[in-house]
Amino acid sequence: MSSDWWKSAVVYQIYPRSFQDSNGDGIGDLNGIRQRLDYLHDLGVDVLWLSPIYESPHADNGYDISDYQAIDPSFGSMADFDALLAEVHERDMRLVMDLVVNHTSDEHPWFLESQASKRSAKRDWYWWSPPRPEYSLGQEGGEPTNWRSFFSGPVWEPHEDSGEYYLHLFHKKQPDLNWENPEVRQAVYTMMSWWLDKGVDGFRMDVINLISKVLPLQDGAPGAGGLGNGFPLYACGPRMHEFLQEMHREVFDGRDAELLTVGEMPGVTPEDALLVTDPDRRELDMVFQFDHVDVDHGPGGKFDVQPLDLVRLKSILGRWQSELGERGWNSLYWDNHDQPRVVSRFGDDGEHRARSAKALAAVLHLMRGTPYIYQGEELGMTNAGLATIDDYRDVESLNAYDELRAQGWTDAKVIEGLQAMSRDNARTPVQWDASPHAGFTTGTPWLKVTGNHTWLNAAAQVDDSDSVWAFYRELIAFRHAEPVVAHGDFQMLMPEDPQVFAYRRALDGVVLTVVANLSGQTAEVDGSVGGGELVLGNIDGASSEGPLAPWEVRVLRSA
Ligand code: ISL
Ligand code: CA
Repeated sequence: MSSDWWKSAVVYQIYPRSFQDSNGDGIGDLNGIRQRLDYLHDLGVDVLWLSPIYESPHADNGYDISDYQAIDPSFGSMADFDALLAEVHERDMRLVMDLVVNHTSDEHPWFLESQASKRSAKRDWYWWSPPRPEYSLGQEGGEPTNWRSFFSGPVWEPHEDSGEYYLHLFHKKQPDLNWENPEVRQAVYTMMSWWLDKGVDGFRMDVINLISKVLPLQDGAPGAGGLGNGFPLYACGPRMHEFLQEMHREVFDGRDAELLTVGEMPGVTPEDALLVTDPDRRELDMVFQFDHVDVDHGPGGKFDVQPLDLVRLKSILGRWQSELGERGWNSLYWDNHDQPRVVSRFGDDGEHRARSAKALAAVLHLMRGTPYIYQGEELGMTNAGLATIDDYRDVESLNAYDELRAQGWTDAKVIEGLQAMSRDNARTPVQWDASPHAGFTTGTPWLKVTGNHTWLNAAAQVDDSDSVWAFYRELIAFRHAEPVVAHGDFQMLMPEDPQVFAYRRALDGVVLTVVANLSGQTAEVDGSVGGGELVLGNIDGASSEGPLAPWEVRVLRSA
């Protein structure tokens, strides 16, 4: 196996809670995943990434872990996990775990010990700090820094028993670990090695660029709602590369060729991503950057949604292609469990749903990098359309609702923002068939099934050669068969065109041209695009030249 096998691989993300329920409690589980492995194998994906399945109080759906070495009972048992892993391997697929080590749950034994007293041996495993001078604990303005949490409100939670605040960049039930403490790092590395010894094939590392904070902790520039912007003070901090290199030495050395490692890095720049993914530096295989999914966030934040500026989207993705270039490596994604559904967001989830889903898929999968498919994306699943705040479950959405209402937004305006951007859009149950709960559960699903499951579902697509599912399968097979997809160079075409996304890939005399109309109107193609044999498309009997129909994509090959 060559050491960069993951360049030719396609990863499929499973959000276990919403994938398949096997016991009727309304929550997806490991045995449910086992029931669907043949579906995934037929699709052709190489790697499965599981969102967290560890023991958790579920304040943030498992991104708050209370035991890294136990399976949460709502998902099953360790025996179920071992069976799943074996069955994934039997099908020649690999399994990548989510690694959430910027923070733990406040119910993790490490935190329980840390909070017990100021003299606790694990006090320094988290970030504790007294109130600002002249302030008392819990008094407004007494927080040690002015940072705003990702989930609204301050990042500091007063802890009455020990008279200090603790830091949580996310929910107050997700206290940040103190990576400055070498014992913390060793404990994390030991846990990671334990999973690798069990046979898992790598890690997707949650917000791994937030582990090194600028010291001493200090105020950020003033921002929204009276709170400050701490981001530049904790993202890609001074010791991030050092910590990642240490992790590589301690955990991956000697076995990294078989593994896939991907770091989730909000706000990362191409310069930093190149340092992380340069193989000689021995950090990570690839990162998730956020520039292209922040493209429609307005001045009022992510729920202040702006129309898509395609020229800008292309310039962002083109910049990542050229800056990571031949030395680093990109991961490619539209969707995950934190993002709205791409067909609703950048496509057309009405008249041209299937065609636009295919066009977006082709544009993504044929760039240089490793593509990620988020569950249901291969069906062209749409946003949820949840209409009242009672329908929402995600803590970010619920907190944002309160915060924005307090800032004077109307209910209708907040709901409009949530309908476009809430993380719950991606978290509705996978639509397996037309039955009342879409084949997801026989019980009551933890989050509503989207109404269009009666016709938009896997059962209707897997045997239909014209379906979105069939198109994803073709794209995956194409990557496996054509080295130019994984290894070719990249050149953007028609960068200023507001409708067309076009680029060229080339390797050893083989040229692949991808040209897509990402609009609902006919589009002209200019002379820079050139010709070739039409090897993939989304319109029956289409021509390889001439104007593009709405949402048409053509993949042309010449040699
Ligand atoms: O979805 C977001 C809020 O708008 C993102 O900023 C998200 O919080 C960020 O990408 C980090 O995400 C990861 O860590 C979070 C968890 O809630 C997300 O589900 C996870 O993907 C905290 O662990
Ligand atoms: Ca279940």
